Amino acid sequence: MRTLNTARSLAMGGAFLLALGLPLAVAPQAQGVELRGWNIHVPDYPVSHGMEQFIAEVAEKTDGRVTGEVFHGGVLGSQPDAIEQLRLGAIDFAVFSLGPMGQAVPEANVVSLPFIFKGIDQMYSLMDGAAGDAIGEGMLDKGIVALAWYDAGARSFYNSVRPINSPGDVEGMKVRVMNNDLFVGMIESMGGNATPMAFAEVYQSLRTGVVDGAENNPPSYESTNHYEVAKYYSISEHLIIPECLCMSKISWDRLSAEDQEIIRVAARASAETQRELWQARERQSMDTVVAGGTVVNQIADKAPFQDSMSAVYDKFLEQNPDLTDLVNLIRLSD
Ligand code: BDP
Repeated sequence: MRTLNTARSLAMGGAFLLALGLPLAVAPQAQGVELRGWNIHVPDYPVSHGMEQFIAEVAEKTDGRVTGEVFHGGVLGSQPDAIEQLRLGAIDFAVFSLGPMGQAVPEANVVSLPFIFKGIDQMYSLMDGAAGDAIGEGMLDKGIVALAWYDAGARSFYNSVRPINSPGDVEGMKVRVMNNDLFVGMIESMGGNATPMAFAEVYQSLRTGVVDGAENNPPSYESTNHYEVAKYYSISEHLIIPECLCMSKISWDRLSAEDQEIIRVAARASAETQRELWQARERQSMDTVVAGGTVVNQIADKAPFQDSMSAVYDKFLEQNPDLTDLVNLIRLSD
């Protein structure tokens, strides 16, 4: 199969030699390496274009020593599974939301605290600086090399029942969340019932009433057609969760220092493209959903939502006292 890269087959051969008690002498990157990339999104999506640019630039700049293929649309599995696959080296690179990443990497959870960032620009500068470095270190400890941060805008609530204007409007609602206990706490603190669920299952669940609503940024709400089955989109912008273009440490360690540097540079360049595409796609997606019948409301007063999240913060800091500094680094910056 095309996806089984040379390095991986060498490693498997190595395991075989070891099993036979024979010496193992596999030179890193002896031949071309083909990387397998995981992506949850459809091919025409800012993340997908960023990943395609990344792997094309890597192939070009390494003169074909490192090539790869991106598997779009979540065909390689759900995000929580793919994070584990990447840590094991079965998937070489991916763009993950830091939302589900928090279950494996506690530092990543800091950006899943509701309303922690004041806006997208602040998120960019913190992620490209000290906060991103701290989260990247936490990821590295878990076998994930963070290469660059992608934008995923701000997430808002949508549902098939009514516009949301206050936390009380969420009461009794069944709301799908990404796989992370923090998001369960977030919905429960407003009196809703949270259902962690894979992204791919949300459309059917909304359609059949298994859940009443979910929350996401406009491009995901649009590209998944959720707007067809949940027509109230209420702009709460309660979560600004960046995404990570990252690589398996197992795959990374097989590459030469020169190719690792090429990969880092290509990753950052792809993030610049992705961030630009993101801004345009957000506007385009809002136009599409409104034309498709979505009823959009701007939540005038977000303070009651922010206030209702204090229990989420208290619990998080109680369970992760060592992350207090990182939380404060973000909360106290402008
Ligand atoms: C999208 C993210 C994607 C998540 C998805 C979700 O880009 O990584 O899997 O939300 O809600 O915005 O699961």
